[in-house]
Amino acid sequence: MNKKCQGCGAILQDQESNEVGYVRNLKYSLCERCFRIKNYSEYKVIVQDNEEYIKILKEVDKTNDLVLFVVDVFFMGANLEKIRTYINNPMLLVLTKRDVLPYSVSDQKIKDYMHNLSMNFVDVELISSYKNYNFDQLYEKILRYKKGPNVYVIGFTNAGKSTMINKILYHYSDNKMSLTTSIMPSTTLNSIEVKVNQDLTLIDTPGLVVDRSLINFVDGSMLSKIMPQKEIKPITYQIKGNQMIKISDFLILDIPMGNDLTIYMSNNLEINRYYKGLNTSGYREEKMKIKADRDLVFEGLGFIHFKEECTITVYTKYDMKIYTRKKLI
Ligand SMILES: Nc1nc2c(ncn2[C@@H]2O[C@H](COP(=O)(O)OP(=O)(O)O)[C@@H](O)[C@H]2O)c(=O)[nH]1
Ligand SMILES: [Mg+2]
Repeated sequence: MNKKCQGCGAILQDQESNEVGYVRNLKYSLCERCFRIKNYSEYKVIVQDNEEYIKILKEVDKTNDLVLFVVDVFFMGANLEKIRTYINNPMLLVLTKRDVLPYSVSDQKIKDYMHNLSMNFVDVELISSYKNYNFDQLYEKILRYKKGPNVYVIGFTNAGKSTMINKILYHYSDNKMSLTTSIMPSTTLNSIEVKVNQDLTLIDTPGLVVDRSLINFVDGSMLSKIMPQKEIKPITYQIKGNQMIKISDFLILDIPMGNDLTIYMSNNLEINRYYKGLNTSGYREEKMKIKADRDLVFEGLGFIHFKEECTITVYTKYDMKIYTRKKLI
């Protein structure tokens, strides 16, 4: 049988140094790319397409095993429901990166929000792998809802699936294996079986690439600014005159007078308000109508809550998906 890399799941090979799964010697269990990510944080971008992932999901659908649907609570994604078109398995929703949302927001509020999506979850758990938050509850729920020894871990890329599995191993297993994780999307390349114990095997998977997410367009140094590493401090502006808000180099918002808005984005981004017109050449322009008390979501960047109904002009540099939703917080 072909041996898989223990970090990313790629099939190991010693022939083509530029291809996925390359190792100098087949006796190693980590491919060269994983070795470099783990030891030098050197990332080699691999473009994954969703067709391969959908095949994996269809295989999961043939089983009746429990699925952990892992979702980044901050970068939730527009179409979570889409996953249900591929799999009907019993599904436990695991919201990760709780540490990023303001602590003042209650867990119950977030859980209720997700239950209202009517996606038929057996349960919802909110965790943080960084803070070791709620792992006992999560583990207890996995044991309670699993059908057999296999439990699949699915979701979008970068949701924190592999990091979560590493934490489960650390807390509840003697298995010393450690999956490769990184800030870049598509770190995990193939499904990998991770044996927690005799009765439980978690199967990590690469993840769906989020359509039109900012994270698909930027490099590693920008990604580390976009992806919050700790609790977000929301920024509230009262717009008194016609004002513009500029977010790093890729987003400008032109907002009419008399609005209150709160920005939920990484505090490592440069966010500034301007009272005069900014030069918007090189940006794409889009008018957006937002109803009162809703979020405007920028896929892969964050969201802005608007108190009043308004029409704003959004200038962007990338083909990032922008949409409104019921307010999260
Ligand atoms: N703030 C925060 N970041 C996390 C957490 N878990 C994972 N991450 C980060 O999210 C990124 C993607 O994680 P990874 O496990 O590779 O995601 P995967 O593609 O779903 O397997 C990495 O930069 C992780 O360090 C968490 O609990 N909190
Ligand atoms: Mg992964």
